[in-house]
Amino acid sequence: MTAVLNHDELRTRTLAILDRLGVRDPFTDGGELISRSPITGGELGWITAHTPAQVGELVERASAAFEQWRLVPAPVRGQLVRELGNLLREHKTDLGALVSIEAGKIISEGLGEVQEMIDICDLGIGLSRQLYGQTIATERPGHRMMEQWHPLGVVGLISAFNFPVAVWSWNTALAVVCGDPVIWKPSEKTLLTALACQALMAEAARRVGAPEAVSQLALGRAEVGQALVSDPRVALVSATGSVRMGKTVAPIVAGRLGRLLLELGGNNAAIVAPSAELDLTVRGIVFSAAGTAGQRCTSLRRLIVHSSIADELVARLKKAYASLPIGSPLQEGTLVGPLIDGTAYEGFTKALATAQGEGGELIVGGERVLADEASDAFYVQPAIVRMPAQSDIVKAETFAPILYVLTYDTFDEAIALQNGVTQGLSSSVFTQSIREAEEFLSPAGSDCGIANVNIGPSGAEIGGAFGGEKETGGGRESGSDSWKAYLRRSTNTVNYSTELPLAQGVEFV
Ligand code: UN1
Repeated sequence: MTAVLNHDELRTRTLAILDRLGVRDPFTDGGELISRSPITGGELGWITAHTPAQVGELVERASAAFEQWRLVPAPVRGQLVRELGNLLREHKTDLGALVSIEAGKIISEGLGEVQEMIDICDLGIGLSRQLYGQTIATERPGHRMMEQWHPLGVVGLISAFNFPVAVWSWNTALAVVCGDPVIWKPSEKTLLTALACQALMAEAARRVGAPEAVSQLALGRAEVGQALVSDPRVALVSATGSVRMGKTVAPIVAGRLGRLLLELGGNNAAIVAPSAELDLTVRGIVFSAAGTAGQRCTSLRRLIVHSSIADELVARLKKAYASLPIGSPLQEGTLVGPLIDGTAYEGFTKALATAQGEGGELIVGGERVLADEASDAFYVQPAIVRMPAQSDIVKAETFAPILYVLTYDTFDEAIALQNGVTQGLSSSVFTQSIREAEEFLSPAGSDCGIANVNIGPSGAEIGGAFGGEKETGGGRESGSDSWKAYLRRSTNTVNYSTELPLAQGVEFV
């Protein structure tokens, strides 16, 4: 276990980082929103929230910016993302450290998150020259049919604390290249990283002469989110967070027939077959389940192991878990940082108690650590619980480092367990059998948006489409053709003949 930094030192360091990132005086005495670091649990300062009426003004400004920005050629819009990427490269160390301070991620994961931002900027630059439609054969002589993809409008973005900057960049890099201004409501738990991203984006906009309102922040609690998603001028609502949040937001947007992109909870599993290469499997499992203190939406939560190797695998995992360095994420060598707050800790302990009530056997972990040193912070020993069946608690997403272990005898049974939950984000199989691997990836296999072989369910790179099915919400962000979510399709038929032939042979003279 590693020492936790003194809170005053942490606050001073935070202010210096913010200053270098271009955020001056972030704190006001009368602010409604509290900014804390999960490293110490201590308060960093108070920040002013927007009112719902002010959200209306932000939308007004974004709509005006849209009128202008949609007419700028896409490859020119791409220059904005190029500048943002350059600034991110320049400030990677500081922004990465701020992610660690505010979300509790270890240094390499904080930096990794900023790298993910840089990667999506690179993708956005390329895409800015590749927003293509198709030309489609028409049945009418002297005609041409084609489709164009046009800017959609204002994007309202809601993001969670656990990827406080990457999720913003996945959406923003593509939205602005597509011609859409973004209004971002970050999690109330990660306001400083949001202010920093906004400062960098404002600087990038200044450098390329883009309208200031291509990127704006809406800070506040649920009523601010509510004002943003209810506004009919917001063409697309892209929301990342819990299923509960999605179920609140979706009916509001659907009620006004707005467009939605949802990336909600996951309850990600790994199947471990008898042929699995166990050294690699153990490493994959520990990173996915205990890494980021179990607070990724792709974190591994369910292990479905063949009964012939379950005892050996569990014994190896127990050993690996027992030696995990837990502590300040700013300290080199730490692998597990804190939970975000006391509510998350409560969820962790309650889920463990429920699991034991449902017949689970606690194999390792579950204790709070470092409470003497940092009584307001919540560091825990990641837990493994062996379960007799896929009971209710296993089917729920608890946003904390708990790995439930289930066993199977036939591969069909393993797939049924993997698919037997309401969430459908990410999944994986560890096997050396081509037949099992392909079956897992087939239409009869994993029902998730992400299905991996011989790597865990977390840690996706940005080139692929990111998102999932069922209660995960069906949206796709970042790579592949996810860009289409930020555009509207226009189908065009052009008659270059002197006749007017009608489709389907209709005569009308
Ligand atoms: C999230 O937890 O909301 O695949 C996103 C991953 C990361 C993104 C996670 N690239 O784990």
